[in-house]
Formats: sequence, structure tokens, C-alpha cells
Amino acid sequence: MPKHQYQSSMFESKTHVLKLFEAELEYWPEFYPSDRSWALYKQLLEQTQWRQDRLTVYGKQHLAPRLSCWYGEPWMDLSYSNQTMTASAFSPLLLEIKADIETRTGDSFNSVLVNYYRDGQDSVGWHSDDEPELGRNPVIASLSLGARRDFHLRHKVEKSHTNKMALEHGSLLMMRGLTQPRWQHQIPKRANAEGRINLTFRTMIDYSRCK
Ligand SMILES: O=C(O)CCC(=O)C(=O)O
Ligand SMILES: [Mn+2]
Repeated sequence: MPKHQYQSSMFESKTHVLKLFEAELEYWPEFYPSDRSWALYKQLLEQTQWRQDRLTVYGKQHLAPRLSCWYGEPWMDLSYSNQTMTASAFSPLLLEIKADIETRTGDSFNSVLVNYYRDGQDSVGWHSDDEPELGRNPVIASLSLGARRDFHLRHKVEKSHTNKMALEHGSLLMMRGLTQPRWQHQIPKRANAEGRINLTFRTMIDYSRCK
């Protein structure tokens, strides 16, 4: 079976391919059913050792407008915005979610960034997940639990190319191909929103082993 042909026999959820210039996006509105998604949300909220990172933007330090935790293997430091996060070990629950995503997408992952948006004032600004450790065309699986939030995309060069969509409770957004090298994304602040947890599964490359 080709790598990107989903193994859907065990699951009913349908996927939508988003046709965007120089991007490969696939959206599964109900990757997990609602009750399972709420159970995962509650367990992750309780089990995660949340931390609020300090970001440096235009030379000024401030606290990230969200809580996070980074999971992977010990060598996988995640560096962004002048700071480094050391990886925690995967919990059994995260391994279970990772296995569900791997089975149904045919991709494999070795790390996950878990973000908690406490309310509508929490957000993530424009960025691409294009660190060298993620390789040339990173494949990222983004699972959303809790409040529905808007997700914006904009092309880095062709400014007329933009896209707005909502990421719903229990949904999975697959980002592949040129999506990271050519596009940026953000979760903007909103006046009213309940809590939301997002997990982005990634594959980090250990360049020290490639000598
Ligand atoms: O919360 C989201 O949907 C996106 C999070 C994100 O872009 C990231 O953690 O890199
Ligand atoms: Mn991102």
C-alpha cells in the first residue's frame, strides 16, 4: 500500500484534502470520536507537566501565551525563539495516540510537542516548523482536542495565498510536502474560547549519526 493511502478499514472517519498552492494538507474532522477525545483531553490535562516557556521576540523576553511540554528521546532538544526545551520521555498514553496516528496515516513519528491553550487569549504566532532537525519536507500530524480554534496559513512569498480553517475537537491535520518550507501558520487569539490541547507529532533527525 502506498505510504499516503490511509488504512481506513477499522475507522470510518473521512478525510478532506485541502488544495493549496505548494502545500499538502489533509484534514480528518473526526479522527477520534468526541467522547474518546474528551477522555484524552482530561488525561493529558492532568498528566502533563506543563511549563510556560520564555520567548525572545525582537530582542524582548516574554512568557509564551500557552503552556507546553516536549516529548521525545534524550538527544532531542527543541530550539526555537532563543530557547531550548529538553525532551521528556513519552508516556504510555502518548505512545497509544502515536500508534493510532501511525496505523492510520502510514507515517511514523519520534517526538511530539503538546500545547495547552488555556483560553482565547492563548495563541501561537506565525511560524513554520522547519527546523533543520525536522528534515527537508517535514511530515507533521496535528491532533486537536477541546475548543475549536481557527488555524491560519499564509504563503511565505506569494502573499495572496492564504487560508483559514477551524481545527475541531478530535480532528487530525496532516501537513506534508512543501507546507513547512513554503508556508507559515498560526493560531490567533480569540475573544472567547475554552481550553484546547494540540499535539504535533514530528520526526526529528539525529544528524550526529549521519557522519
Ligand atoms: O495548536 C495548533 O494547532 C498548532 C500548534 C503549532 O503550530 C506548533 O506547536 O508548532
Ligand atoms: Mn507549528
